[in-house]
Amino acid sequence: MTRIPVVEKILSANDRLADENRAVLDAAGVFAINFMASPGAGKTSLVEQTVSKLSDKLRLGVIDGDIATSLDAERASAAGAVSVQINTGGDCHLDAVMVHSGLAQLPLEDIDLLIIENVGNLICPASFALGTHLNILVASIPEGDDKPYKYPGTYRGVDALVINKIDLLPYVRFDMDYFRKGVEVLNPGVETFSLSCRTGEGIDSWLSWLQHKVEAYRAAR
Ligand SMILES: Nc1nc2c(ncn2[C@@H]2O[C@H](COP(=O)(O)OP(=O)(O)OP(=O)(O)O)[C@@H](O)[C@H]2O)c(=O)[nH]1
Ligand SMILES: [Mg+2]
Repeated sequence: MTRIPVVEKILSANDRLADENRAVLDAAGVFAINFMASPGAGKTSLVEQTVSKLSDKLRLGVIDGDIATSLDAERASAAGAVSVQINTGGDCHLDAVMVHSGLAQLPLEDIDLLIIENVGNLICPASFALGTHLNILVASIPEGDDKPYKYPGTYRGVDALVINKIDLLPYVRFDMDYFRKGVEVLNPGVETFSLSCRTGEGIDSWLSWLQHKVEAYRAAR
């Protein structure tokens, strides 16, 4: 009885700050996306691919969330993005407060597309809005085809799904039809991209979809 109202209060405070983050982003004309995934699914690899292939068309920024280290932000910088690392110090997700402080450290007027890499976790990040325009789930083949069934909350809420590491399909037991059926029940018709950050297969459709989203955002402003 006493715990539920407390959780609701924390989440509504987070939602309010997420709205503020969105206002900050929109004031600067920055389109922002949030990558959520299990540890090791390939979030940073997708950041690297996206940054290196879009940097001649868009100015890219990255906020990287991790429990510890600045390894991922260093990878994003090396790929060509201006980046900020946030260490959560143990928290299993980014929240709107952390992103607010990350935004304050970035030259937003010089960024077109901001990618926020959330902490590797399939549960907690889905409960904390950050103010991003899109939330994107990065699944990967070695995780197994049962993940939509076991982690419905994350699959249900996302705007797009990337299925990474398709180069491993010949080596891993993964029933794509079973996986997609699970996704379809939770998130009917969700935009889905099957790709490999290792071989580059499928990356182009992801990039052109994302670029189109940024262009549509700019055109609507
Ligand atoms: N075979 C294969 N390996 C990949 C692919 N994408 C990423 N990897 C590998 O998967 C491992 C994890 O990749 P990361 O990009 O660091 O994953 P992450 O989701 O950012 O990991 P955390 O931030 O630690 O949660 C690395 O060894 C990558 O080289 C892919 O498409 N195919
Ligand atoms: Mg990473």
